[in-house]
Amino acid sequence: MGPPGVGKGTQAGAIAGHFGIPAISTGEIFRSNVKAQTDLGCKVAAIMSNGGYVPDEITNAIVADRLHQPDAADGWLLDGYPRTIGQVVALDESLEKCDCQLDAVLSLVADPGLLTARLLKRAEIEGRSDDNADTIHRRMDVYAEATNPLLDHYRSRGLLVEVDGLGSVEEVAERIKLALRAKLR
Ligand code: B4P
Repeated sequence: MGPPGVGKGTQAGAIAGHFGIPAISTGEIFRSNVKAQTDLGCKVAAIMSNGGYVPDEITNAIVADRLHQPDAADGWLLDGYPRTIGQVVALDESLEKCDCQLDAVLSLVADPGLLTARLLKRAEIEGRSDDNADTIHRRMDVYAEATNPLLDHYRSRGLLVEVDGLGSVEEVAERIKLALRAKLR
């Protein structure tokens, strides 16, 4: 978890590789559907370009289905999910059904103001439709309102692991490795 541009996607692959589990990025699933112009992609394109969240009923169904794929049988890392209280509830229901539990909820922490520059740089490189100044501002607001409160929820369940998301990609990766090692010991 963490604000837009904090490095969730950047770090997810390496963490998942370390544990030999799939990294499941809801943002990536939506982006690939937009690119392929599927029905799902057509439904979510405008929402994403405006910096909003895709509705819970769509997102929850996709994640529940993805968690049942064979490659997720021994564990998974969710990147960018849950982002709303409705998604927290849906994830708990999925976990209960398969008699599994979360090992940790990793939160990458950074001042949102400092992340805007990162996202504007990504806009130059990747040309993402949601990386312009107005949309970034809206994404930060949506995160603060809908997702940031979830951190307290996971903290109270003893699952939250907070890691400073500023520094080089390698420095952040090393911090994550140490923090998860301590948590999962
Ligand atoms: P996401 O795909 O999750 O995108 P994000 O929040 O922008 O980025 P992330 O934190 O992964 O940043 P990244 O590693 O790429 O979501 C996109 C959209 O999808 C959402 O706005 C929403 O519309 C929709 N969506 C996704 N999940 C949803 C859900 N559960 N419910 C509803 N809607 C959902 O890093 C950003 C940039 O910084 C990159 O260019 C990277 O190279 C750079 N970078 C990373 N780490 C760095 C470092 N340490 N130093 C310098 N640069 C760094």
